[in-house]
Amino acid sequence: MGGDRRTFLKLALAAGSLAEGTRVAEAGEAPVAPAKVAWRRIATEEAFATPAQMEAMGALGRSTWNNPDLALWRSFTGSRGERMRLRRALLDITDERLADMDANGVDMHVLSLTSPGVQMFDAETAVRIAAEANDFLAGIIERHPGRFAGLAAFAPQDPAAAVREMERAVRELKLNGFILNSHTNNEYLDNPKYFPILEAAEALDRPIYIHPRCPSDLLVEGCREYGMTSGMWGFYAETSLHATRMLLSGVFDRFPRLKIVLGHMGEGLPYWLWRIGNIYDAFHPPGSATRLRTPPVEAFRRNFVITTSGVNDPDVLTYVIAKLGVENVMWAIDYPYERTAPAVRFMDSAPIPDADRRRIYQANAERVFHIGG
Ligand code: 1WB
Ligand code: MN
Repeated sequence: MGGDRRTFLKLALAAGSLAEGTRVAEAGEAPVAPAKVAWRRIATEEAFATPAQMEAMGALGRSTWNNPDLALWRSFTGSRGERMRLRRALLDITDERLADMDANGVDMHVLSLTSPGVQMFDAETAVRIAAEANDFLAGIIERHPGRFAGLAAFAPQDPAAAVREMERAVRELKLNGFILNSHTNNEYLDNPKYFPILEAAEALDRPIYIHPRCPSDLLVEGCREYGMTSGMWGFYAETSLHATRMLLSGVFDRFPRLKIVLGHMGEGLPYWLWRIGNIYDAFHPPGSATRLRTPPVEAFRRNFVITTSGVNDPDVLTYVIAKLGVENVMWAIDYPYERTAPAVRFMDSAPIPDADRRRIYQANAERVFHIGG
């Protein structure tokens, strides 16, 4: 596949039909012809919604709560074309989604309940909608062998119920991990009230994917203008705040085998890793009483895996592989918020050996999410 592509590029350049430096990847949104390749393309941050979630978010959206996640959701119920497409695509698994996967050579979606999951509901509603979503996921996975895996939703509002649902999701429903959409009522996983959730994830040997949502009240005010509350900036500011709090709080001393997954190439943290380590060492030098057994940089390398969702940038890919090791990077599309074809083209043509391409497309996801074993 890689060879064919290079041959094509050479021929095209020789024939003068492409200016040097032209990127074929910019050709558009047409599906990628699913070439026969030696790996399965497993996409690891792929969103769906349930009717119950839509309905409950709709009810919150009609309240007076001035919240950026609700503003995003209100647009799903609007009549503007792109948002209507999103609403339909989130609720669909077996029609447009499977067709999109087939047309682009995508073997599997690892599905997760779309942001902010159940985290804005009262505890009772959250527990109920999470359990329904997890049952729905298990049914889909069973009816389409090999095409879907799933991350279980849970309700942090009720940590004891969350732990029970996490256990049910892995032991009975055979789901592959957990989805959390960053803060819950402005609280983060470094808060000891959530330690039972971290303990359960570690004991069940399944990762928690910390997916973005709009910034918490601690952060939101600076994001209210210029469209900054979601993917433009707020999503990764919020999610990297969450992860950094965890790294500095010592939760990875307490739960050394806990696995956390971050999307969007690590939400900026790989870029800041050296500086975080440098400043941590200045404040907590080796041998000092306040130094964690596993300082933040070591914990990031040991406990975190990242995905490529929404960042089809080969320079960033090369960087994160150098920084974290290729075994800690997985492929994702971020369907339906992002298009499939450019994500496939990006990973098919990334400047890495095919052995690494196979790890990022398939092997790392199989290991981290216990897929097919
Ligand atoms: C995502 C993107 C999620 C958007 C959303 O939740 C919204 C995502 C409401 O990337 O997972 C968005 O509007 O782009
Ligand atoms: Mn996403």
